[in-house]
Amino acid sequence: MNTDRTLIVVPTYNERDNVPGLVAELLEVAPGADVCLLDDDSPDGTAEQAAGLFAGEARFSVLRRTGLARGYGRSLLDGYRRALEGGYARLVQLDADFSHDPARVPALIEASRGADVVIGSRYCEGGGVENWPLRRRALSRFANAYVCRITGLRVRDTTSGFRCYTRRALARLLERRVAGEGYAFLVEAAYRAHREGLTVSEVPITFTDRREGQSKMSRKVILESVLMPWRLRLARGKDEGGRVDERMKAEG
Ligand SMILES: Nc1nc2c(ncn2[C@@H]2O[C@H](COP(=O)(O)OP(=O)(O)O)[C@@H](O)[C@H]2O)c(=O)[nH]1
Ligand SMILES: [Mg+2]
Repeated sequence: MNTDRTLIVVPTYNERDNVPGLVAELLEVAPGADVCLLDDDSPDGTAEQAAGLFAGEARFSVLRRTGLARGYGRSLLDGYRRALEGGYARLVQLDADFSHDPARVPALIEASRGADVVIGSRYCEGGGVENWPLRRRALSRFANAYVCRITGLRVRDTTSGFRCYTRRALARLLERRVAGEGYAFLVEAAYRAHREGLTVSEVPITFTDRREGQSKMSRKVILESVLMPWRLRLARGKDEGGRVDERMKAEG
């Protein structure tokens, strides 16, 4: 049993120039953690390269998603399953491109002792963004204000993909079948966690632009995240209806 162990998962798609350095750093900064790539059969050979480089490392593995629908959210859900099945106490997720500083992983793990969901946040006291083009900064700021306004969620950085979830939170998210992709997946997961009564806290991070390779942010991803807050808001009435019915059944 991995009673107090952490599984660090990194979704990857064409990240061969970032992964070797990132994995080495993660293994070093978090000695009590295992590292797992969630790779969507990257055409650039990200998975094969990493498997070769870290062949002798018992704390490293690759979950290869071949023949499945590719997706950031789908990959993470597979990672959550792996963490639960492996008996891990918690999971940390971060991007492969060094936008999320591996040196902050211990801070997220520490904070997870007091909260079910810990978000590495750019927009709380002490957090920030470096080297990101103005256009991406503005989009990110707008997206966060938009999500708060429509869903009522009081998290300052709902679109951050640098997070830590306790086992309990992972189990809830898997039961709830988070359906979104990309940023919408992140917003939906934060929202569902909050609605389920899980505690959400934020720790400051400094986000930097990707080191190597290219962003997979697309028009489709943006459109989905524009619609997601509305979907969550409109579904809320239904959720509450369901809950009341159950309570009435229990009482009657
Ligand atoms: N497994 C998997 N990972 C993905 C996919 N799309 C993006 N990623 C990874 O998700 C992380 C964030 O993607 P990125 O392209 O940096 O998006 P951006 O930060 O919004 O520009 C990176 O580690 C990507 O390699 C996908 O379809 N499948
Ligand atoms: Mg990125």
